[in-house]
Parts: sequence; C-alpha cells; structure tokens
Amino acid sequence: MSMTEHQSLTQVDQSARPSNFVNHERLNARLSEMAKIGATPGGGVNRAALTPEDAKAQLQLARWATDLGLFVTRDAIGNLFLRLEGTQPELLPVLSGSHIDSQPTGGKFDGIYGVIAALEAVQAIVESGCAVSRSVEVVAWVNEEGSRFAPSMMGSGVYAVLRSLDAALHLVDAEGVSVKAALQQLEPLFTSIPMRPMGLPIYRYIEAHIEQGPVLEKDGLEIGVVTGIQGKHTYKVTVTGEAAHAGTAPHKTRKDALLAAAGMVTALATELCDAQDITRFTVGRLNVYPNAPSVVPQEVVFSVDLRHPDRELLEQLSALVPEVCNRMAAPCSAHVERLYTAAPIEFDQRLQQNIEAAARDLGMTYRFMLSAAGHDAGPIQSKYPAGMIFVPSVSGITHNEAELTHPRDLTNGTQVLANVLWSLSME
Ligand code: HGY
Ligand code: MN
Ligand code: MN
Repeated sequence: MSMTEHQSLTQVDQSARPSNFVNHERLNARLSEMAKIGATPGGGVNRAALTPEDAKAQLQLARWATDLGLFVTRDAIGNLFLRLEGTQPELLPVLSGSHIDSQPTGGKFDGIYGVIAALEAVQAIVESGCAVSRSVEVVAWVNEEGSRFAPSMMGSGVYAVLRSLDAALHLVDAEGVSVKAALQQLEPLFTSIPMRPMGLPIYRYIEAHIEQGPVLEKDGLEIGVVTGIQGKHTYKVTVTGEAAHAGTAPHKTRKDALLAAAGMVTALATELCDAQDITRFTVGRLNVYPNAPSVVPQEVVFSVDLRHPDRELLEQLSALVPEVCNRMAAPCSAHVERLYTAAPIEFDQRLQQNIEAAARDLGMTYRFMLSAAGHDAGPIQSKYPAGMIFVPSVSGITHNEAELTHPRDLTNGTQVLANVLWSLSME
C-alpha cells in the first residue's frame, strides 16, 4: 500500500516508507563509480571545480537522473539540478544535495555522498510508489571547496544571493583562468542540458554529509542531527620584500618576504590559538616568488582560514589578522585582504526535529551536534530553512585520501534523508 497524500510517516506501515526502498548496493556502487572520476594514486580523488573531471561527474549524475525520469537543468554558475516533479508543481520544491568538487587530495565521500544520497533518496521515493506533492530536487553545488577558485561555497553562495554572480564569474585560479572562462570551456559538454534562472525559491533544504570529525564514531552513534555550523573567515595575505642575491646580499639590508611571512604565521598561531583548542587557525597555502633557491624571496602570498563557534570571539580574533601581519611586516610590507566572512549559523529548529524523528522512527541512534566544517547548507540557511544529516567518519579523517565512511552508515543516512524528503514534500 503506498502512502496517500495526507498520511504522514507515522501513520504508514513500515513497508511503504521510502527508506525501505533505499538500495544499499546501488548507493555504494554509484559512489564507487564517482570515486573513479579524478581518482588519485593514493586512493582519494582530485576533482577540482569546473575541470573536465568535475564536468564528467556532473554528466554521469545527469545520466542517472534522466534514466530515472528526472528533469535536469543547470544555472549560470554551473549548479546542476535534478527534478522529480510533484503532483503540485506550483508549490515551492524541497531541495537536497551537496557538492561534487573535492580538495586536491580529497576523499571519496566529502560532498559527493550528499549528492548521491539525495539521488538515491529520490529514487527510493519513486520506487516506493509514494506520491510527492511538492517537487523534490537534487542539487550539485559548484565549487564548495574553494580550492581552485577561492573563496569556497561559491555555487550555493551565488544561489542564496550572498555573492554576486558577476563577482563569482571573475574569480581566477592560480593559472589566471576565470570561472567564466572555465564554464565556457566546458559549455560544449552541456548543450543538451537546459539552463534555469538563478536562485529559484525553495521550500526547505536538507544536506547529508560525512561528519568529517571523530564525534559520532567515538560516541558509537549512527546519525548526527546538525544544529549549526561554526563561523569562518578567510584571508589572503601578500608580503612584499625585495629580490636579492643569496650570496652577496647582507642580512642587515635584506627585505626577505619569506622571513617576514614566517614571523607573521608564527605570531598568528601564538596569538589566535587557545589552550582549550576551540579556535581553528590554518595556513594551507603559501606561495613564494620568484621561488628560486638562490634568490631572496621578493613576495610571499599565504592563505588564512580562521574558524570559531562564537560570533563575537571570531570577530575579535579576526581583527588580529591584519594587526599582527602589519606589526610583523618590517622591513617588508603586508597587504591583508579578507576573502570570506561567514558568521556561525543555526539550522532550522523544526528541520532538526524532522531529522531526529526520522532517525528515531528508523530505530537509529543519534545525537545533536555542531558542524566544525563548512557546508553549502550554511549559505542556503541564510535564505531558506535548512538542515543537515551527518554519518560517522572513520577516525574523523577527511580532506585526506584515506577518508572513509562504512557502507552501512552511508545507507543509514540515506534512509533518514529519504523519509525526511518525502514527509517535507507532503507538507
Ligand atoms: O572548508 C570546509 O569546511 C569545507 O570542507 N569546504
Ligand atoms: Mn564537504
Ligand atoms: Mn570539504
């Protein structure tokens, strides 16, 4: 018996629920297929935003969606949408997904799990025979990681009108290739996929993601009901000195950009990090120019990624970044540019309860928890009610080729997602 339009999950016997139609083998087979796209020798993936690998993964997703009878569209920044039409298509749709792009030594689950889980959840709804009133759309956000094109959360940020489309199109990578040029290079691959307007309104957004931390595994729990995301500020620091000969230039007259940068990084680490290990300060990228062994560095450019769960404290710590860099710059000079500002966010309370109820309904163990990692659900929550479902990461390893989540946990999260999406589609 399939669910009629006015029954809720609790009023329907277990056998009819979409979660029963989540196919463990299909879910994990699709994730394995995706892991081959951009596979690295170390067992991870390198699928940078708007590269041929990224496009290949989007096209594979589009094929699975088309086979399922979903309507595939793209928007001007490259986000991909897979739509299951509801019986009341005029209602705002339910949206679910994550990102396809990865870090250079990324894992096989960060981001892509949420996209494949959303597709599997929709397929389970279709195969359960449960009608959906509201349409349900799967989304693959472009450039969540911000590795090739900084800053991160680009596709979801433009969608939520936190970032201008034009500014995003003009971001450039290390080779000087713009987002706009990268999109144009890939355009011929997507001619069969119609475009859609930017930022169409939605009813609710749910994202399934690996936890990327050790908490669920340590607590022996299956599901994380995510309460929010800690705040994040990123900077680009340019230190300018003077090129000189490594043999003839006396130290007392040198303007060594690398020595100055090293002093800044060390001082920032000392002044920003706390004994309770709550603040997260990272310099993940540092480029030296001209980067020649016998030349005193003329210029150094480095990134700063600063995070904290408390809004005021984050602002206070963030104000130290330019202050410390300028204090430590002499005899060089420093230019500090803030690239990204995201205050800590809280997810929609009711969606947290929906996720909790679905986990409990399925007999799964769960806990409420804050996300230490950033996600596309963050920008989306700034405009629409959003929620997240976590599944355990083995030893919390992530942004690392050894990233692992057990297949059973991947399926658990997808079953919770399927029931949450279906019940939202009937609201
Ligand atoms: O930076 C982040 O937290 C995300 O993994 N891109
Ligand atoms: Mn991610
Ligand atoms: Mn990531």
